[in-house]
Amino acid sequence: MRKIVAVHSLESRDITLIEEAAPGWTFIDGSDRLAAQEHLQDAEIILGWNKLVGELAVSDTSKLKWLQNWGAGVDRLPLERFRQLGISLTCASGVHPYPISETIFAMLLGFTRHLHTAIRNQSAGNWAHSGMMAEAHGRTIGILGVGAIGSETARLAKAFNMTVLGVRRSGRPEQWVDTMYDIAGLNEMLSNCDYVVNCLPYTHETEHLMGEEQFAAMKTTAFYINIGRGKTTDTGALIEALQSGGIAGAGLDVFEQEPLPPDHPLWRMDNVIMTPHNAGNTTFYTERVIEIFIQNLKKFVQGYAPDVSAVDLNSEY
Ligand code: OXD
Repeated sequence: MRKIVAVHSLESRDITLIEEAAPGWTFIDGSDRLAAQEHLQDAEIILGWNKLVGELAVSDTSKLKWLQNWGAGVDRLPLERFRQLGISLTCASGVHPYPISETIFAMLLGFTRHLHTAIRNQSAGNWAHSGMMAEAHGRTIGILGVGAIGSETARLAKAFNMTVLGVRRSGRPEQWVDTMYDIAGLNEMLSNCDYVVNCLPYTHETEHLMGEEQFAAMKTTAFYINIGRGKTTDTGALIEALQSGGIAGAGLDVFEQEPLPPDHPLWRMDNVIMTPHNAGNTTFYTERVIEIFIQNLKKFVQGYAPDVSAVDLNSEY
């Protein structure tokens, strides 16, 4: 019996789609830990990731051939083991461009039009103007990591007539990005931006890519938005830049430590807007993951590699 185990709970219409795409295979609902435990070792395909999958399905004796991750980031998965065991890995990249770019613009516009201050004043019942407000129109945005989310952000930025700069490993140009830099050009790009948006995955190359030197390169009036991964940013250097006026503010969805501890200084900073790593949250999430999974599943059952949103185990994203 060839098994597909999903460790997320699915609607019956999604299960039907899976069963239709893989005739002869057995679908197991592994959203319940006990049910999953019994089947993970001999599942060839797994949809989703959790600690139990790591313990039971990624081992020398398990049968796993392909894992479809529920999220876009794969930094919590043991990628070296996947490589050693020859397990294919696909992710949910493609699910997030709309919700995350909307969160990016919510933060960007919130800072520009002082909504963070207005909301604090509203809670305090305080009718107060908060000084002159800037405009996003015609300003410069720099995007670190121009993948699916970064490109959508660049496209939206053009509606505000912004100059769009980007940094990507290859330095390859991209539609909607006026100037693309490679990593060596990072500090130069940062010095030109009114808004810096970090969309980077966490890999051994991106760890603390944004540190003291990078915040020092930014304009004192610029805002930093991180919706990529917390560990790409040196939090100490970020806090120092925020407290010393080195940068104007930060919109943060991701943190080096999650959940953020209650005594963390970021909670109490007026020039910070935070969301609890939920920028990718959308009512369309499951539907979009299932769409990617079904396309891959149809290929896999015919003997082809699942290649939609495939993870390059060497690049780690
Ligand atoms: C993801 C995320 O990895 O939302 O999917 O952070």
